[in-house]
Amino acid sequence: MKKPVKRNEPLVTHIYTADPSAHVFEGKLYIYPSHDLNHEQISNDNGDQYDMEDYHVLSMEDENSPCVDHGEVLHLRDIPWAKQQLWAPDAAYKNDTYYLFFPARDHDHIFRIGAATSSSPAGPFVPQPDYIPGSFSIDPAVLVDGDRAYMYFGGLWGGQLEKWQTGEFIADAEGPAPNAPALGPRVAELSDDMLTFKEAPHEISIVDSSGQPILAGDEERRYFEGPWMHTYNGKYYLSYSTGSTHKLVYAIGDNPYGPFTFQGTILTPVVGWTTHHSIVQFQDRWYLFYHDSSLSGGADNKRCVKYTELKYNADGTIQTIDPYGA
Ligand code: FUB
Repeated sequence: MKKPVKRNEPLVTHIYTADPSAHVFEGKLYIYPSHDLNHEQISNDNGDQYDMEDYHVLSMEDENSPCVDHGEVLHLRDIPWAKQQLWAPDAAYKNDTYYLFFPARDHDHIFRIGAATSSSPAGPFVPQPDYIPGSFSIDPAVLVDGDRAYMYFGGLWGGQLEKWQTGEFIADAEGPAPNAPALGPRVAELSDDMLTFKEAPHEISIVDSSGQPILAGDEERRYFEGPWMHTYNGKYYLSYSTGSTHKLVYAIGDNPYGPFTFQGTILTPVVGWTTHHSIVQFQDRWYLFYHDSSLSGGADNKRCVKYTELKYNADGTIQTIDPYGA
C-alpha cells in the first residue's frame, strides 16, 4: 500500500514533476504540475532543457493520504497549435467545467497560452483548436474571484516576455536597462466562457515600500516568472520567482490589477535553477506547493513537486520558509 506523502518530500517519485498549481476541487487537493522528462539536456538560458510533452494530474485526499497520479491527461500531439515545450500549467473551475491552461511554443516558436476542458478535475482534458487570441509568454495562473476570473502570466528569458514590450513580438528585443523599471507580469480578465481574454493584457506594477517601481537590475526582488495570485483577509497576494536569484517572493495589493507592494521572501532557494509554486488553503491550513531538483540529484530539468505548510503573521505578512530547515 502507498504511504502518505510527507511534508518537504517528493509527492511522487515514479515521474519527474515541477511547477505545481494546487487547488481544492470536490473536497480534495488536486495538483497540476509540469511533467519533466528523463532527457539528458544541456541547460541554457533559453530553457531548451525543459522539453516537456504532456501533463499528468495528481491528487491527495488530505495530508494523511498517498498522492495519486491520474495519468496522462493531455499530450502535445493532440494540441493542433502547439509545437513543443508544455511548460507550467494551471487549472480553474467555472461553468461546471474544469479548465487547464498551459503555455507552449507554437509552430513559429512563439510561446502562447492555450486552454483545455474537462468535466472532471482529474481530466482527461480536450484542448481548444487554437491558443487564446492575444496570449503570449508563459506560466498562466488563474484567479477565480467571485463571478470574475483573471489570468496572470509572463516570464523573462526563455519565456519571451522581453519580446512583447511593444505589444508585438520583436524577436531580438532586450529587457529594460538595470536602472529602468522591471517588466511586470501581465493580467487579463477572462471572458465568461474562460476561453478568451475580455480585455487586452495589462502590465502589473510591483513597487517598493515608498511606491517606487522595482528596477530591472534589482534581481533580488524583480519579477522573473511563475506568478501566483491568492487572496487573504481581503488583500490580493501576488507571488513569483525572482529567477536568477532563485527566490519565491511576494507583494500585496488591494485589487486584482495592483499595484502590488513588495513584502519579502516566501521560500529561500531550492536545489536546481528554477523555483515555482502555488499557495492554497485546505482544511483550515495554508500550504505552499513547490519543486526542487533533489530527486534527480540536482538536474535542472528533472524536478520533483513537494509541499509544506505556509504561515501568516498577525499583520498578514508571510513567514519565510527554508525548504531544508528543521
Ligand atoms: O517548467 C518550465 C519552466 O521552468 C516554467 O514554465 C518556469 O516557471 C520554470 O519553472
